Amino acid sequence: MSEHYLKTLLAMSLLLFMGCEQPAEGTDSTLTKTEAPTKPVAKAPVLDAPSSVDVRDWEPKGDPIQAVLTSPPEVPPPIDRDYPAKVIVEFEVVEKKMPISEGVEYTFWTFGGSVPGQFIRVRQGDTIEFHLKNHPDNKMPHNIDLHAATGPGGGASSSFTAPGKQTQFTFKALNAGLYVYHCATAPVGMHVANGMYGLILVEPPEGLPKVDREYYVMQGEFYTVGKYREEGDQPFDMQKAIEENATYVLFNGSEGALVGDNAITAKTGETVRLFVGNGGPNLISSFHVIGEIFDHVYQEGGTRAQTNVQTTIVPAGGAAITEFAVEIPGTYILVDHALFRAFNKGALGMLKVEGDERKDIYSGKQIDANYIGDKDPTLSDGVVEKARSTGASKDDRAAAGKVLYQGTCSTCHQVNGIGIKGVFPPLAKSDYLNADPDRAIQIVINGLTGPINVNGEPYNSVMPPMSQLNDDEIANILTYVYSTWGNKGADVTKAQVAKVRSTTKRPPGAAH
Ligand code: HEC
Ligand SMILES: [Cu+2]
Repeated sequence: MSEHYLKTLLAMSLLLFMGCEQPAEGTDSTLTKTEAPTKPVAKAPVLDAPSSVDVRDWEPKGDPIQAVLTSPPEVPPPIDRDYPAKVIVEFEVVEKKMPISEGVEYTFWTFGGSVPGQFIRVRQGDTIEFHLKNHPDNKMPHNIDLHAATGPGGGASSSFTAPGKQTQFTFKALNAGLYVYHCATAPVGMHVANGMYGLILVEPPEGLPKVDREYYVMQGEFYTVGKYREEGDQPFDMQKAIEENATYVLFNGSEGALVGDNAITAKTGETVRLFVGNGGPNLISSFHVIGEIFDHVYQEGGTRAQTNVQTTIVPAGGAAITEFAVEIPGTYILVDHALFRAFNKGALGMLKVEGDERKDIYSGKQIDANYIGDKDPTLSDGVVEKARSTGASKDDRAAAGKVLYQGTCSTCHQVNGIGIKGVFPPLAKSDYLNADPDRAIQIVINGLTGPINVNGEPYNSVMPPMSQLNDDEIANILTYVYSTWGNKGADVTKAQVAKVRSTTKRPPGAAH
């Protein structure tokens, strides 16, 4: 349990003790009675004390303020203002090609050039003057529906903007909470599937309790014509979207967005707040941080908090605020706990925590590299990219194959290829493997069942089909396997794998 949590509880009981009256700390002469209360003595916790203040009659004060907008994973600073203001938000829609995975490009439609779009932070009672610009190079009209706005379409009916045009509308933020915004131009699902969503935080007048780090993480899924990680330009696939058959499920719009050097960070002893959104368009997220427990979750982005949560549901078009203290150094993996999405569709991010060990709380090493496979930056280090470049040598491809082998095959055949006697046959010096590379390719694509004999030892088990692997990935893995552990050195090419794939019958369950 975090110190922050205890403080919050303390402040809460104080408030209860005082009969819920929030005494004002002096009076700001610029405010009249119907307007915002000045800062309460103690920062009122949002936790279980939902702000129910009626702000409909609040008038904006002072000069209009230009909103600070940030791209993920950054969040604008907390609002240090005790009066309602007019806040100007300038959004530009940009349609642009960006990597969705290593070597895979996708044409995203964005609010402000990033997926998710820029983070907006306002105060309950603020009046937001919203400007939407559609870049002249864009092909599509767009608009915006802010779930934080009360009014027809959440702004969508007032913000339809053709390429080369700009529009403006104004709304008052009546309710505190964390809200999704998204494009709502037909076909709406397609605009959202192309990345047109983001978060707007409406802080309660008293603000949120202070934490050390705040980050912006938003899930969304993508539907491409090619399969997962198939190289090149990948267009949107409408049929897959209708069938909710996502090719990628991602945090912050690309596989690399929150891993390796892009991981979010914290130090031991700090409190972390994640503003978590889900753009969908179709899937509900089971948001989880491996190795952490959320001290609080403001479920669905509302103002009432649940405590001690392992996994929280974030609906499509919804949000949640999660808070936790980090005690132990190491890498914490953010996942959609619908696990095939995490390990086979990309829904994986990292929080890297530095600081002193607390052996009394946790004794072990860091995460097992096998667990996150080729997503571990210390394993990958650009080798996958290198192997994909034209003119990549056999060694380059074997290096990429090694990364994939460790992430995919080593759980059973072991890191050193020796297998486990009687259970998993060896790949090291395997007579069965070395006898026929085409057969080995077929085994990886389709799996293998039934009795076999490897180096004089009988095996009768099941190897599942490795349907998630592309032709070049299989070629690289086998090139690695054949070039190590005393094997025969066959160079398995992508073309060879493609040939075997097209000429062998796929058993049920191995189809792709
Ligand atoms: C879930 C465990 C598992 C994983 C993961 C797995 N295998 Fe296997 N593999 C087996 C089993 C079990 C057999 C033997 C099946 C049988 O008895 O019919 C086997 C057999 C083989 C064989 C033929 C026998 C031999 O030893 O030469 C090859 C080649 C092979 N696997 C390669 C791979 C490669 C390459 C990968 C990674 C892409 C992989 N396997 C991933 C369990 C696995
Ligand atoms: Cu749009």
